[in-house]
Amino acid sequence: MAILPIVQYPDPRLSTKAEPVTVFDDALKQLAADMAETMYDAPGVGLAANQIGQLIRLVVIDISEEKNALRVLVNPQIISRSEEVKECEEGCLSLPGIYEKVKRPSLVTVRAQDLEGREFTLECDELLSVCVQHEIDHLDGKVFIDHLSALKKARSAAKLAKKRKEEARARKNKEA
Ligand code: K1U
Ligand code: ZN
Repeated sequence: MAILPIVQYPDPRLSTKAEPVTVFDDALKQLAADMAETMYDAPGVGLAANQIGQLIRLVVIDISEEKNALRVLVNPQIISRSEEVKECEEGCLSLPGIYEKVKRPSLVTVRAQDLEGREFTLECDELLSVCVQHEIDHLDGKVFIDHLSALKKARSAAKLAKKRKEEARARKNKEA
């Protein structure tokens, strides 16, 4: 298993739509295992393949406290969404330190395949619903700040750039 580098915003791979998975082989299982290890190490509750630079429709999620309830979703699709919308604070491992409230349907039903290609359906509420919608957005080349107004998005991107500059300066000072 391996911890993979997480692609950082605004890398173009985060704004590229991922391709469906068609081959369910050992390489796919290994990639899912590496993504899970990367997500647990970060730590995060989800990770999409775009975030490790692979443009395929593969997502890992574990919202459990104990980190023992890994879900692997291959080719996930939202097949129904509630009319009710909820606003929740979101973060993203590709935009570390940026947290913004995003409005999304409260409940979604997702159809996906497992690592053997078998189809299953998942009813999602609360954090699982937010996380699964956030990860499917990644597969469609969208990050959570794309849901904000142009002004709020520009402010978040500027905040991230400033934070990175300060971190780089601190690293440089430490080395000197
Ligand atoms: O896609 C990602 O970047 C992962 C992201 C998923 C997510 C979290 C919260 C709301 C929407 C989507 C994260 O995991 S960010 C880190 C985080 O929120 C977290 C980390 C440890 C424990 C609990 C949450
Ligand atoms: Zn994210």
